[in-house]
Amino acid sequence: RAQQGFTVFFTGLSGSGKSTIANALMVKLMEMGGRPVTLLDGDVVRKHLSSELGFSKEHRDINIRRIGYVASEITKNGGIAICAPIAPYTATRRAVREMIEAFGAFIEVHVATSIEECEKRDRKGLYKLAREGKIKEFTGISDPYEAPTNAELVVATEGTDVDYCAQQVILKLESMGLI
Ligand code: GGZ
Repeated sequence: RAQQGFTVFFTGLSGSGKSTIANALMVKLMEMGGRPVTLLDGDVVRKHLSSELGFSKEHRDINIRRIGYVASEITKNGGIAICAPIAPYTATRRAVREMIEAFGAFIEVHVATSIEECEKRDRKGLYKLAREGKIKEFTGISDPYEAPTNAELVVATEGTDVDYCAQQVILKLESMGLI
């Protein structure tokens, strides 16, 4: 019998490590073989699917709903979708969860790197620009991030490596009978 599809939905601040963990997870799932894996990363989606959108609440919500729709189609067809946007709003994440749970499993993973740590790392220099007011509505600095309280998994990146974080997701998926 074909296994049911599922979506792993990462949420967290800019620079929290979502993309890196999502990529490591994708590699692990692909190595297991047999099932197509689609990664819907935040910046890739913004380039190809949401290029006209900015960062107002309204535009972020449209962006997240588009990601949710694509992930729900993949899930419906028995595939694996991995999403990695910031997704700062609880209600929008819940709407996406409902969309996907109609067809398969939804695993929300909070990449819980603190704002202090993200700003300290500042890999792309965006936090500095946000502090200087050169980027408006920047999540965690001048725009909200509503941390999840109902995530299936919370991963801490401070003092742990990427591979360990991805492995925790794999273990969760195994315990849920999804892989
Ligand atoms: C947050 C922003 C902003 C603002 C540009 N706020 O670290 P990055 O660069 O590569 O990831 C961030 C990305 C966020 O896009 P998402 O589609 O994931 O956001 S949302 O889920 O809220 O729709 C960051 C960059 O875009 N970026 N301006 N103002 N992040």
